[in-house]
Amino acid sequence: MRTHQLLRTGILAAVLALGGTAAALAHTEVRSTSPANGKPAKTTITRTTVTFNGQLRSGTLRVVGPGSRIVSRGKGGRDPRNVRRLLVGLRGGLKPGLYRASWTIVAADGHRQRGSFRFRLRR
Ligand SMILES: [Cu+2]
Repeated sequence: MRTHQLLRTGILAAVLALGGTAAALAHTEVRSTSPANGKPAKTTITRTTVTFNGQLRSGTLRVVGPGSRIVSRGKGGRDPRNVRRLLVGLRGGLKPGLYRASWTIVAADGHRQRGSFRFRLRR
């Protein structure tokens, strides 16, 4: 009886572990960003985007520059022309330096995810 229960518990745990792995693998992933992660771009850019490998329900995108100044306009959101892309406009007069873009999404599977990337702006 006891062995039986242990066996059942073991099988249940194994099934849950496999299920968890499959769900993790199915998570939406970043395909590309603009500017590209870690690559320099010009201070004249007017927007930042993050493109995923799956559809988004919603999301936010925020960009912070030198001096911790928020340079994105508003909260950002899904690109009206691409359901896999987050988009946010940037303020004018960007300074050269290091920027961090932080995103949150609710993916098509309902999972909430977040991440960030950095890029450098040059004159
Ligand atoms: Cu997921």
